[in-house]
Amino acid sequence: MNTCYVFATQLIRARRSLQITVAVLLSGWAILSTSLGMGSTLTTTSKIASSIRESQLLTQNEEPEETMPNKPLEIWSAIEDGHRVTLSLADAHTLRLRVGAHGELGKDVSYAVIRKRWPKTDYKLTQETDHVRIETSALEIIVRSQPFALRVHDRKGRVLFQSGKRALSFGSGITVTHKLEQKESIYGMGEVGELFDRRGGKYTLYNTDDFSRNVRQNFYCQIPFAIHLNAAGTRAWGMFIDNPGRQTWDLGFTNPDTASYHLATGDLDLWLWFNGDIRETLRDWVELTGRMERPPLWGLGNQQSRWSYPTEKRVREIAAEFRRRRIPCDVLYLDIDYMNGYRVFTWHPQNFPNPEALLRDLHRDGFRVVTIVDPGVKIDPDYPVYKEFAQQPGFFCMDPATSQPFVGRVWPGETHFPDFTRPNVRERWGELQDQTLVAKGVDGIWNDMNEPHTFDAKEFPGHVLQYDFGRNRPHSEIHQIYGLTMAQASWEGFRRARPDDRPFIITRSGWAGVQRYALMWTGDNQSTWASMILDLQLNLSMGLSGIAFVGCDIGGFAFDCTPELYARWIEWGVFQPFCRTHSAKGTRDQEPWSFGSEVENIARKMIELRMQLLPYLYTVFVTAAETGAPINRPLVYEFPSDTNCRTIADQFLVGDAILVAPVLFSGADRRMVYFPAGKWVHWWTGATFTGPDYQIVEAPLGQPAVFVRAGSVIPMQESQQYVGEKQIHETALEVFPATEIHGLLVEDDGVSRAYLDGKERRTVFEGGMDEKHFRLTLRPEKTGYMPARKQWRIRVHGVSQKPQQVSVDGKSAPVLWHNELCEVVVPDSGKMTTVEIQF
Ligand code: MIG
Repeated sequence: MNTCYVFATQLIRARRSLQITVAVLLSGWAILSTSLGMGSTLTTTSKIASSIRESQLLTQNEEPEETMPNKPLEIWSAIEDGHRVTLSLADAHTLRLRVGAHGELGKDVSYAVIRKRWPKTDYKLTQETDHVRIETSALEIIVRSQPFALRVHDRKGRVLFQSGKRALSFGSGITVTHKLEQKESIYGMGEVGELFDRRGGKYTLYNTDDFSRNVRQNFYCQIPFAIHLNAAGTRAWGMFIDNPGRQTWDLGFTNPDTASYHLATGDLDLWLWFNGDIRETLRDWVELTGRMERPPLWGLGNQQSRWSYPTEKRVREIAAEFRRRRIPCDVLYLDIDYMNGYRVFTWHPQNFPNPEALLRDLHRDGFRVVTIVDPGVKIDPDYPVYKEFAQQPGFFCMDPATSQPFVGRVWPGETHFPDFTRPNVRERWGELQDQTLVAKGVDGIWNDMNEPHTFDAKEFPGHVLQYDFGRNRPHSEIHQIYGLTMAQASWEGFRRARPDDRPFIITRSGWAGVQRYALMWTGDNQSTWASMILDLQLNLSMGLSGIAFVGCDIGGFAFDCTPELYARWIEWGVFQPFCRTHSAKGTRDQEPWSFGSEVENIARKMIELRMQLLPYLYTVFVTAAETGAPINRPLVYEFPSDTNCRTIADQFLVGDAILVAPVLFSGADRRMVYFPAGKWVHWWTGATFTGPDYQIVEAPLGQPAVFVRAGSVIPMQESQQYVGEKQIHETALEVFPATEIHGLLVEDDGVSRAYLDGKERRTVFEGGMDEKHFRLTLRPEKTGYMPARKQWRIRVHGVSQKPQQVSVDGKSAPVLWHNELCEVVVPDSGKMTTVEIQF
């Protein structure tokens, strides 16, 4: 069947008029934007013309279609070696450069960019003799054509970006280059192994499932987004090349002061934004591609997986063992063997005969269950999912050589691959997910193999065709978005099935914007020390790529873990956003109790600590959802001006207050820790360290090097076997004093989306301490949600003098003082409260 025919039938089949409207609009918009491009001559553009365009854009703005956001204002256009080049202004500090691979620009669509509102941006465009000058309130942009060159200054004349004399070259694909400043660092790019500071490396961005776990290989989620940080660490800018084909990034590898980006296929669609520091750059990035949502609170709990718990009986045993041993656990995973012959959306009739009953019982014991779903649909005429999909033209990715759906071998044998770029495939996938899994009680979906991977070749064949907004393009040109669109299908399905709940989707492959739909884990790591080091760096790099909710398989996936490695891994693993132990078929058991009682005790203690830290951790998640800030923060994010921090990827902060420095080598019982400026309090001993400084810190098994930044308030609560086990009546505020003290606690119901309507409680902590006086104010900022808390327990650490007088809102109050700790209990009145201690 020819592909145009597939597209046409698709439109006819689409009974929902929305889809047709959108298709018409798409082509309308393409015409509109082309004519705008042609019309933009190099003469001074008047504000009147620009406001007319604005109003045309506003009409587009009203279209609700998610994949078709309004696009920013085009301000300049030219032809370069026969290729259309346009420059748009998204706002006063954000540019978009588009270059047509084949003459004119292709359709203006994106899988990544979902930002819809672009403020009206005033600008002045002046034609000079050999260039055009564009001024906004934030930038001065100099554009030259033939050859095309671009330079960006701030309003003080400092150069922010310069392309060099010839920015574009064409050959097989498009290459764009620019100059690198001296000592400029580069971060982000998703799941790319060393170098953590990407500068000096050459990288191919093309998602792959490569079991070898070479530190320099391609992993499952590579994102053409980067943060450039200047030498002083004071200024940063962001860039994104919105092209889901194969890209090669040379970041000062071939030529130390030049970066070049080669696109094998498709148009260049380069976003550049210059808006402050590393935080603002990342915030703008999630503004462009979408924020993660608040996950369900249980998603922060401890999770246990294995490939596979093969029978219902084994799953029940594992669940019982967690409860019997009093090791907190919130989530159990069912890997591929729960299915019937690996057919997606089925259950194994003998091994999982009654999933509803199993899930009901597990829920009663406080467990949530996440099932794996792979993309490959088994070719089997007796299998309803296959039959249905095969009957729908275009539901599977098409092999143009045979005009039949492409066949690839995966776990079920020969399979076809759904084309998730089609909205109706995503919709049907979501319905099946609901009917066979979610409606039976499954709480979350785990998307695997979605690079996509087949057993036949290292790469999914590039010539296979996908719908791709009606463009019917070869897979290789949109390879990067297979995992993203599968996660989207899962998320959309979940949202429709349970509109009031928060979806819990985990995906192995992804791309720019995947944070809107899913959390990510680092895939098939290994039970080796080297893999653990790599995983930590991957987590941190993902955090600097807009994907805050990440984690690696604790203990490692492939090979047999050792007791020491498991202990060292869980010691920092519990500080990851995603805290799950998982291991491969054929490896030894890898539950927290599988390595003897010493390791079991360490695991329990660390998991309990995570459960105690839940109020703090959740607040850090909320901040990530709102601002794109990583949850596990590399030191450079918090201390960008400290040059020592620029390449540190073997220690990290959780939020801004907790510093974790894992032991990453066998036999070590201490390690060197870098302390950035400030005072740092050792979690277990209370010893203080003053930065900036490198120090050797003792870290015997079971006592990992964890520190709190002085001046922080860490909200904590008692441990539970699972989130929601108990009504929590008391929140402890662990205060590590300094001249200034700050902290935040965000609470909501942890399951619904009511927080979007203000149903949350936000408490700000502020205070300070000097030799004579301690003060802490608890100030509720939002009070739309009432937690079960009755009282706060304020615990001030490091108090060596006896408290003389304690008052709460001016009235004298009792105090406990022991081991340099001052404890004051304060009822939670829901109103502002101030605690003062005189020494
Ligand atoms: O080819 O489902 O990364 O977590 O246990 C291996 C079996 C397929 C790879 C995933 C891993 C999972 C495994 N899967």
